[in-house]
Amino acid sequence: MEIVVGVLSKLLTFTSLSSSWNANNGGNATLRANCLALKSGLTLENTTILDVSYLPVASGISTLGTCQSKATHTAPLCRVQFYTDTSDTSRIHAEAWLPDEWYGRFMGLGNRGLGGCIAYDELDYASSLHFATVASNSGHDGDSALPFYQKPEVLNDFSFRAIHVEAVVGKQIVEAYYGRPHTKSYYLGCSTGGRQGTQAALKYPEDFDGIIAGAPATNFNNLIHWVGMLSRYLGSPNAASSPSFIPPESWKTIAKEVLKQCDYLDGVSDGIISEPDACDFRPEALLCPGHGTSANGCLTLPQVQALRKIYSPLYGPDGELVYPRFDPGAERMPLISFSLSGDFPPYTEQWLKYVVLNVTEYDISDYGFKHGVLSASVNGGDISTFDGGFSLFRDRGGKFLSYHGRADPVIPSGSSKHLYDLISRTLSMPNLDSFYRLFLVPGMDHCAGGPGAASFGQLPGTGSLNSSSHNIILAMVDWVENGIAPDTLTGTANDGTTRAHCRYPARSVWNGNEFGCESA
Ligand SMILES: *[C@@H]1O[C@H](CO)[C@@H](O)[C@H](O)[C@H]1NC(C)=O
Ligand SMILES: *[C@@H]1O[C@H](CO)[C@@H](O)[C@H](O)[C@H]1NC(C)=O
Ligand SMILES: *[C@@H]1O[C@H](CO)[C@@H](O)[C@H](O)[C@H]1NC(C)=O
Ligand SMILES: [Ca+2]
Repeated sequence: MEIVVGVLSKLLTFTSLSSSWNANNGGNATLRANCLALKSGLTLENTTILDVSYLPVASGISTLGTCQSKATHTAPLCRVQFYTDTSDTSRIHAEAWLPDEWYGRFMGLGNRGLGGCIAYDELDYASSLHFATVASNSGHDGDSALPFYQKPEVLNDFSFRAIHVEAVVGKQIVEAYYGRPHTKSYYLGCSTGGRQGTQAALKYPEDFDGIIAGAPATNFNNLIHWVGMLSRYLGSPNAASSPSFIPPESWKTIAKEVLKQCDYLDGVSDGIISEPDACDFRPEALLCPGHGTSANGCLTLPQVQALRKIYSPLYGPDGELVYPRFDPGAERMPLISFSLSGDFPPYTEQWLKYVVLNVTEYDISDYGFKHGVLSASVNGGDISTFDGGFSLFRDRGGKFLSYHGRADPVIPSGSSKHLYDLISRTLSMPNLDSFYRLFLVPGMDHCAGGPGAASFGQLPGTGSLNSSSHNIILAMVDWVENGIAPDTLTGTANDGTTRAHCRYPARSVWNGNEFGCESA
């Protein structure tokens, strides 16, 4: 695959960064001059500088692209907007936010869903933590797979290349601006961003010293197939008239029954199922008397049968695990509509049409097993990201921190265990503690939220900014720069209580007083 090696063909001369504050100009006069000089003075291969602005006080800013027209920044910074061509038929649109108060660290950011939107709130967050931060649109605008239709290079950007290019070009912009290279490089992303971070470790192990990958959408083809199958169990594409359809009110009843059967398994009835894999949920408990029509919250036989499938892993014809099951406890999360509304999921439909079948119209009413097999075999853009080949990343000293909510209705936490186990087997390491740590977070929704202790600095507005035990970014810095690996990760719940999350395969156990971690 091609590698973008941008070159600083024209180096600027910078004066010292420690120059005087100039109130008339607003901000630091030297930084302002150096920032504005990037507009015409910075020439990077395949890259067009669109605009450069020096922003000395927190403000609202306007943005390009179709996702959002406005954003805000908090830290005083130099903002660089640019395009980089990644092939003859693809380009990324990206921004570098370069804070006045820089601690020498670089950070690349990922995307969400089907990509296409620059993560402005995360640019703000990481630049406020003094990282020189770069984010891109992953090669297309908007949350849709249509841009991939007959555009394999655009798909490659989304799958793996955009993050590499933003790292390579971003680091050069950082050096040009500050007059010295970054010291360490980091990556932060969740969901699709978690998958992109995983691809970075697999395909470009030199790009980042520390990668934080939350709820990663790894095993992507199977994930997209699994969520399609869930909707079929519920009767899509005509779910509302299907006997197996489960309406939103019934999900509330089911959620209560799941808690009734499984909350206490961890020793505490607190509305959180610490170990959903220990929950052998029996939907039969909700079966209507005489299996009759649904009334008073009871369920019909077809509904109970659908639930059995939803709470079971998806296996292939040879008995291999295609995708883990829906986590019991995740059905009460707001994002349940993503996977269990009964509507055929738009991501799955778009992926099938535009990437797998290469058509613009397709009737999904026969969607089934064969489509999953085809999607996995096409593996467009090498999107799968289910590969244990982490040895290059490990051997160059890279550190990987992953986290996953155990009540995630979008991407089940079993997916992260599945990947961990694959890496462990591939590298013949019984645990990956030396370079890869996966923290499972009981009661957390997709990437954040939920009743659990779900705030640990993974996203803007999620908790402490000054403690490495309570902030996953600072924990990663401590690991990369001081060799101090996080033993546990402490999250804070909405009510202010905290809980130490355990790294897989250790288990979270109640000792009668509090939860602790017990080695597997
Ligand atoms: C710049 O783009 C061209 C055309 O896509 C590509 O062939 C070349 O490798 C790129 N240059 C670098 C340094 O990546
Ligand atoms: C769709 O296009 C991709 C990429 O060119 C190709 O790998 C795949 O086989 C095509 N799908 C079908 C069903 O032909
Ligand atoms: C972090 O900041 C908060 C409030 O600003 C403070 O109460 C707390 O003691 C600080 N913690 C550490 C570890 O410095
Ligand atoms: Ca519990």
